[in-house]
Amino acid sequence: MSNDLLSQITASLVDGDPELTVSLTRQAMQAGMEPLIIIEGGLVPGMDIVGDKFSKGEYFLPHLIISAGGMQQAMELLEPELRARSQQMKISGKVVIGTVQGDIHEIGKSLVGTMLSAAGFQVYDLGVDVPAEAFIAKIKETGAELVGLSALLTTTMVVQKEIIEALTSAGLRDHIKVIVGGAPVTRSWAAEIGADGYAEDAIEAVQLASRLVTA
Ligand code: B1M
Repeated sequence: MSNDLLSQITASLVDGDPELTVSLTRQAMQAGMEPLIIIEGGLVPGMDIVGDKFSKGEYFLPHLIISAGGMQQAMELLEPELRARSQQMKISGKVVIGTVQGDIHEIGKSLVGTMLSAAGFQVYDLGVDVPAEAFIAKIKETGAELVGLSALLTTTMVVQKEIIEALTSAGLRDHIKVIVGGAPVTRSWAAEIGADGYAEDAIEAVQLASRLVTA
C-alpha cells in the first residue's frame, strides 16, 4: 500500500500533475508515512525521471517547471512535519547556505537547510543565484561556523571554487568550514577545490555539519 502511494507520487510528478502530487503527499502523511520516506522514495525519484527525460529531449523546460512546482508544494506540506519529527541533536552552530551564482535550483538546497535547522543548527538561507559577496557579508554578520554551497549545474560547480577563493581573499577561510553538494558535485571535486567536506544528500549534510562543528 505505502509503496503503491510512493509510486503514484512519482508518477504524478512525471505526468506533471501538481495537484495530484500534493493530494497524494497529503494521503501518505495521513497514512503515517515518514516525511523523509515520502521525499526520498516518492518525490526525488519523480524528479530524477523528469530530469532524465529532459536530457533525452523527451521533455522540455515547461515540464521541468511544472514538476518542480509540484515537488515544492509537496515540500511545503512536509517541511513542518520534518521539523516536528526531528530529534534535536543538541548541536548548536550557525550555517549560511545558498545555491551559487548562476544557478537557480533551490529544492535540494532548501531540503538541506530544513534538515540542518531540524537538527538544531541556526540556518541562514540566502536562496538561489547567490554571489560570493553575499555569502561573505552574511558570514561576517552572523559569525557562522559553516557555509554550504549548492550547485546543480556542471557550469556552476566552478563557482563553488571561486567562492572558496573569495573567502580566502576576505580573510575568512581559517574561521569557516565549507560544505559543498548538489547533483554533479563529487567528493573528489570537493577535495580538489579545498572544501572541508562533501555531502551526497541532506542526511549526509547534517552528519557532516555536526562532525565539522564538533571537530
Ligand atoms: Co534543471 N537541470 N535546469 N531545472 N533540473 C538539472 C539539474 C539537470 C541534471 C537535468 C538534466 O538535464 N538531466 C540539468 C543539469 C545538467 C548539468 O549541468 N549536469 C539541468 C539543466 C540543464 C537546467 C537548465 C540549464 C535548463 C535550461 O534552461 N535549458 C536550467 C538552468 C537554470 C539555472 O539554474 N541557471 C534549469 C532549470 C530548472 C528549473 C528552474 C526548471 C527547475 C528548478 C526549479 C527549482 O528548484 N525551483 C529544474 C529542475 C527541477 C531540475 C531537476 C529535474 C530536478 C532537481 C531537483 O530539484 N531534484 C534536475 C534533474 C535531477 O537532478 N535529477 C535538473 C530534487 C532535489 C531534492 O535533489 O537538487 O539533487 P537535488 O538535491 C539533493 C542533493 O543533490 C544534495 O542533497 C539534496 C537532497 O538530497 N544537495 C546537497 C543539494 N545541494 C546540496 C548542498 C549540500 C549538500 C548536499 O551542502 C551545502
